[in-house]
Amino acid sequence: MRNGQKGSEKIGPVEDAALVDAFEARVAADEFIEPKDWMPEAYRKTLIRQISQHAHSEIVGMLPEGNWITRAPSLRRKAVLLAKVQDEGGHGLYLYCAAETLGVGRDELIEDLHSGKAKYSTIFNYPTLTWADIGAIGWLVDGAAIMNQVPLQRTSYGPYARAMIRVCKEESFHQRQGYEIMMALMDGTEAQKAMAQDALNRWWWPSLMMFGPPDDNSPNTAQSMRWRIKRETNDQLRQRFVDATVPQAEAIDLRVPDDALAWNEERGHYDFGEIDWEEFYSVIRGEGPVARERMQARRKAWDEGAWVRDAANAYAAKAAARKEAA
Ligand code: BYC
Repeated sequence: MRNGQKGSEKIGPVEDAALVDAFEARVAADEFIEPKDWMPEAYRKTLIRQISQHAHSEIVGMLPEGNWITRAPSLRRKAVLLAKVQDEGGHGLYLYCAAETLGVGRDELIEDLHSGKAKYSTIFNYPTLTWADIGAIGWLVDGAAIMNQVPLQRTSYGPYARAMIRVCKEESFHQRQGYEIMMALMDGTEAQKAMAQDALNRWWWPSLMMFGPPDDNSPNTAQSMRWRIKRETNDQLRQRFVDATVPQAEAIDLRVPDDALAWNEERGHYDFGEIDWEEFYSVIRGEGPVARERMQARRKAWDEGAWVRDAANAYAAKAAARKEAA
């Protein structure tokens, strides 16, 4: 017997060495781990942490855009935005279900979100001030989400990987609808162009922060890469996002707000400026510009939805009693 955890992970339960070895061999062979398979406790905990934070991000992420549904500038824009925000709710549901396969209850996860114990993406703690913010979120935030989630389609836990396949298809539509809003604005009046540029100025740096801390300051990356939960590091994905997004900005005459941004011929990548990590950590601590409003809105939705949960439970109990009586 030996401790099944490695690297920087905390000391956990003593696990059977043969089981640990067999598990690691399966992961190394790129096999999916399924809910009923044996897994080290620390692997299970890491997955619950990441998948539930991902789920929370999806549902908190409905709020900044939901704020603009009633103010979308046309019926078409309203219908598209409504569908997009509903998609995000669906992503949250698939992800909570995937987390539940690891033996944790949804109520417990939601409780952790509401109490501030569980994290959700920093990006959703910034306000949506103008219609152009809806374009910037689709283009940049969903664009960053795709960069991060495409590799997660090959994450080692089966239910998470499968959830990501559908999520990525939808995110790719979201990214395009956002970019199309930006294109329309950049084809418009001077005021519309200025609105689009202002949105890019405010959303660019927070979007780069979405990928998480730099690799040399990311406590979870090494172990998650070994377990193939993460398939690429935070910095690798951030670089790929910059490389893909800068030409998109240039194509519609938007200026990325970074004086240090320059193509590096030797590296074959864009060099970019220093991210304000102080801001990132302060948002993680719950000090983001609209952090308080976001949690208030989530708690209110939870409280006001209690009757729906009660009705669903009562119906399930009745159906079970009928089945038993039959
Ligand atoms: N915000 O060791 P690290 C969407 C935390 S929603 C907040 O690198 P890890 C959308 C991190 O959790 C997309 N916290 O961690 C929805 C860790 O704290 P704990 C959301 C962050 O897990 C609606 C600590 O910092 N996507 O697309 O290896 C509308 C150290 O970090 C953040 C996902 O959730 C952050 N940005 O890597 C529109 C993707 N970054 O837990 C769009 C799935 C880091 O140790 N998640 N932290 O207390 C992942 O891929 C990884 O969890 C991360 C972080 C890359 C985010």
